[in-house]
Amino acid sequence: MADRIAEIWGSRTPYARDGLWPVRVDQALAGGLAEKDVDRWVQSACVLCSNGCACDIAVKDGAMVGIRGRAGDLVNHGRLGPKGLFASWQGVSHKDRLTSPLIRENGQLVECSWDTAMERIVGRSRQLLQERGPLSHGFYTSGQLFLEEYYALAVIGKAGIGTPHMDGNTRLCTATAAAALKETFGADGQPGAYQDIDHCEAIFLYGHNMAETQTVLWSRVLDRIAGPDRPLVVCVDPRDTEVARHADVHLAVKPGTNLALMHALVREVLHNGWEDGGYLGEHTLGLEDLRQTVEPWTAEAAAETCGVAAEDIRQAARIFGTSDRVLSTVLQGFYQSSQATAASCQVNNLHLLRGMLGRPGAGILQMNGQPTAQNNRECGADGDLPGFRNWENEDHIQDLARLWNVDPGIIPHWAPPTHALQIFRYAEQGSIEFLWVSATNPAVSMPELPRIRDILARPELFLVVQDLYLTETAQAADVVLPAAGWGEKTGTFTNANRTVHLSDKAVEPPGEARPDLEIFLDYSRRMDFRTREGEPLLRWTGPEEAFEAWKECSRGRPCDYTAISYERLRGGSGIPWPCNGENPDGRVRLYGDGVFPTAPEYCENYGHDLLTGAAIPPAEYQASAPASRAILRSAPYAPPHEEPDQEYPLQYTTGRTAYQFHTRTKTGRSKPLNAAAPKAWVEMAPEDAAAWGISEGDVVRVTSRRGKIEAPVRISGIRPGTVFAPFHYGYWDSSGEPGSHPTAANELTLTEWDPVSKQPVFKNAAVKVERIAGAAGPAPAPTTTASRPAGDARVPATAGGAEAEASEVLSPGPPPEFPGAISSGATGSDAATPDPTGGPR
Ligand SMILES: Nc1nc2c(c(=O)[nH]1)N[C@H]1C(S)=C(S)[C@@H](COP(=O)(O)OP(=O)(O)OC[C@H]3O[C@@H](n4cnc5c(=O)[nH]c(N)nc54)[C@H](O)[C@@H]3O)O[C@H]1N2
Ligand SMILES: Nc1nc2c(c(=O)[nH]1)N[C@H]1C(S)=C(S)[C@@H](COP(=O)(O)OP(=O)(O)OC[C@H]3O[C@@H](n4cnc5c(=O)[nH]c(N)nc54)[C@H](O)[C@@H]3O)O[C@H]1N2
Ligand code: SF4
Ligand SMILES: [Mo]
Repeated sequence: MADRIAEIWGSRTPYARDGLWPVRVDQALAGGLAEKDVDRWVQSACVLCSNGCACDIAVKDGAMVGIRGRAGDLVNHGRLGPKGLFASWQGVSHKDRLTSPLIRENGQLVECSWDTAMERIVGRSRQLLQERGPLSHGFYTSGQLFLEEYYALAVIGKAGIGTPHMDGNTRLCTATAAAALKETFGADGQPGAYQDIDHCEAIFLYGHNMAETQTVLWSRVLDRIAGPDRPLVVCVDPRDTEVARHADVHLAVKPGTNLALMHALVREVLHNGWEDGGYLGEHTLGLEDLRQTVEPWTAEAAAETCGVAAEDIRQAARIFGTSDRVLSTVLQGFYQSSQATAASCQVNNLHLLRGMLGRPGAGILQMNGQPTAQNNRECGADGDLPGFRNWENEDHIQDLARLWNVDPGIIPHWAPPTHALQIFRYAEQGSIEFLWVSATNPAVSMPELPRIRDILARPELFLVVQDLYLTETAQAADVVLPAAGWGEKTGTFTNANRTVHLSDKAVEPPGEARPDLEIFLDYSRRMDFRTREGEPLLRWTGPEEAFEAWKECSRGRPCDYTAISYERLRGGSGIPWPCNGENPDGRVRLYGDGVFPTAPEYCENYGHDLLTGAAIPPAEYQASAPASRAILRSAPYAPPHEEPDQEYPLQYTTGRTAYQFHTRTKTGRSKPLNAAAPKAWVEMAPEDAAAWGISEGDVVRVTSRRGKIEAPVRISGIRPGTVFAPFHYGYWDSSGEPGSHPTAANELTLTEWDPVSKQPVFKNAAVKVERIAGAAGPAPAPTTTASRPAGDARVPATAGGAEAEASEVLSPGPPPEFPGAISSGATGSDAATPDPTGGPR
């Protein structure tokens, strides 16, 4: 049995550059069960991060009892990480699940029938639409529902109600990924692919702790590192993460200074003549502006601002500038930090400068975090228009109006969609009086929690919460709707490299819980939303019909799904979009031809000034004649808004640990995972701990201008001057009132967002630290991850326990050919089949 709690990445299966990543099938079954006890295996994919590992769910006596990775899938080649192995099925099969709708009566939430709950919602909704109009309604959804569910919600919001106030927690998560892709390439859509790990000579991880947050993808990197021709690794992160420990260059930047570093890297490439002039001339716009913006940022200047060594910056630039195949991945250390879109666009720019795009090993992954964030961005339940359509383009509005058979006037397009923090602002001010929250827990995950709690508690706000559990947010609701979870409903979703998987229903949901799609369709029916012809607006009876409708919506757009079907997704591997007549088996990489979706009539937006967020007027965009070229956008560096001062002398940043997922509604209910990271902690550098008279395990109070938290200190390898807190620890399993023993990292964060993507800044604020009690032992932080004690050798964490047992089976032969391998039309190495020869073009 493998201890996959201590051994996060499992055993190594080394492979060489341009080789195929070997298959290793990971499996976990409930304690005491053997494979022969399993009644059936049901195809799915894991929903505990954006990696989207394909799996089969083990079912026995109508219950989920385990999981196994799918050997033949192009994403994971059989592997699963600790969350996939344990939290997936344990996280939804818990006695705490909501089993009945609840409504608030005399201040208390009481059980009621679905009819009663839905009539209460519909009654309020109709009344407000009549009295106040559509702007009284707000919807705040997720990155964790299925494609079909987002599309239903998007149609309800845009063609039923007509409100621009709809967003997802994707705003907190990958709004910057989408923004950076739109600014540079004209539309959302990942240029690179996971297969680029197999071919790259160097991999750059920008603010991405892949080792803990996409453990299976990191296993692929570790297997390359363990093989011949290992790739060089460059890590940009203020903490001593597992990624940093494997890095050839670790740039431990001061939080909030990413853009200064990126300017220096770009400048080094230009000054050393490492750019590809031919590619730039033919395929890009904006080189002169970029050159001017970065010119002041010598390696020395950036070293001073970012607090790193100039020689390390030069070394990183040299690796980028002299390698032929670099893969870059970007995540929250960039997206949730200052000047997020500008810094992330500089990563795109580096690749354009070198013409390193769309060929094996040369790729960009503007990463996603949540498993289905991509689908929300495609389907438009985040406020964007479905199919990456442009709200400023009247033809795109007409398209949708035709598709849905509604008056174009109802589709909100008179202003940009309302972003999440603005939706909460309107609820605070009272103009939004009806807020429907699905599959997200803002009472723990939003910035500046004291304020968010006040908004959710406003008596004037009618709050609907749709979840698996009675979360901190649900506790404030007027109506709680019990949803069916993963394994209890059918639908599709798309991971960070555009690969679509089907997740089939394996078991019945508990009690009266219902699939989210059914709930949205029921609302639409009861509200009697109609088309121009008077037909019901949504007539789908199940997920497959919703998927078929979505395919029509995606036709001809960059995220074209028209050649994918439930049928094709069953049995084999996931399929990457675009998948259509031209790419019948899907396409692994985009933009190998240097043709970008920037044409004014096709693009998803006209771009922004990255410093101020001001939108570029349509006429100005047209006049710039992008002609399907990519756009090199940048902005001058500006320091973070809240910097340490005398009163709040330390810099505060937040993030994740491998063992917990977000607000822990699933991982906190999986015994082996929760035991590995049971309670909150904060991390400090040895120098700072000494200066403040703090020892390992001492309890401190960390205070910002917004609030405070209290937790034991782990003295870790973090950058001096910086304090880190994991954001997982809310209040559902703690005694006392929320905030009475505050542990949620967001008690301290500030209400501020990137001007372009509107993604909140979770990664820098100013705080002070005081010791309030002595240690009762070491801090309850994992020792296998970034939170391990400073300078310590690796110590295995808590063992898994007998709750469930994990195993690994290595496949002796080469990885199987994936189904759908027969490529017709798709070009060479871009076809969605692992290429056994694999070499660069
Ligand atoms: N185990 C686990 N895995 C997850 C999740 C989870 O909750 N738990 N969530 C999933 C989701 S939704 C997401 S979005 C992803 C997030 O995945 P990541 O982005 O990898 O995770 P984070 O820990 O939020 O942040 C990454 C790193 O940013 C660094 N950082 C902080 N400030 C700065 C800065 O100013 N500059 C730079 N360069 N780096 C900085 C932090 O030290 C941290 O190591 O993970 C996904 N996977
Ligand atoms: N300080 C700080 N704050 C952060 C971050 C950070 O790095 N630092 N990261 C941000 C990021 S990237 C993210 S993604 C957010 C995540 O923040 P949240 O979205 O609030 O986190 P989750 O705990 O994943 O909440 C998802 C909810 O959906 C429920 N759920 C799961 N599956 C289903 C389903 O099928 N149907 C329904 N109806 N409900 C379901 C779960 O029980 C859970 O309550 O947090 C953000 N907040
Ligand atoms: S890497 Fe992500 S998708 Fe894969 S098993 Fe782990 S949590 Fe699930
Ligand atoms: Mo996220």
